[in-house]
Amino acid sequence: MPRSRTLASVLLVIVATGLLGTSAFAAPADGGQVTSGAFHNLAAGTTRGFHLSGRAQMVRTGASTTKASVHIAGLRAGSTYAVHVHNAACNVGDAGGHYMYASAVSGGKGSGHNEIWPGPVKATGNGVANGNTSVGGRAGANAMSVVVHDTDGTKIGCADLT
Ligand SMILES: [Cu+2]
Repeated sequence: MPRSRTLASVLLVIVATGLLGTSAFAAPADGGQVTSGAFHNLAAGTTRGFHLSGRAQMVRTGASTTKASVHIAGLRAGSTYAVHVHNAACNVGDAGGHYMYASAVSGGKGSGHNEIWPGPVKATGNGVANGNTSVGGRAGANAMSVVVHDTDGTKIGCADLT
């Protein structure tokens, strides 16, 4: 490999490592189960003129911890959106309903404190929002997606956690 190309490769690795190291999406040190996916519009999001993008990630560690993080772009500046984990894939009934643990878990924000809410998130002037949460229970297999709700509750965006 030409020397200049080798150097470019090394620099790319360094830059990529740096980005991962500062990101909320870095892999856990103990190799917990990581699922993630990209945000996209649901039908109502398109109808309402959103162009959602970004990423959601869930990390299940051991028996008792689940962390969920979101980075969402394409929101309306200054608006606040409910964002939480749903119990179906994005293309199945617009991701179904809220994922719920069988019983209450610490840190949950749902009415029964048994859900996973990386939001609500408030969009900046650029229409970008970040959110995260940590709950005291390992999410089940049906914690399958993260949904973004418009200010009236309508589901506008979704990311599959795979
Ligand atoms: Cu929802």
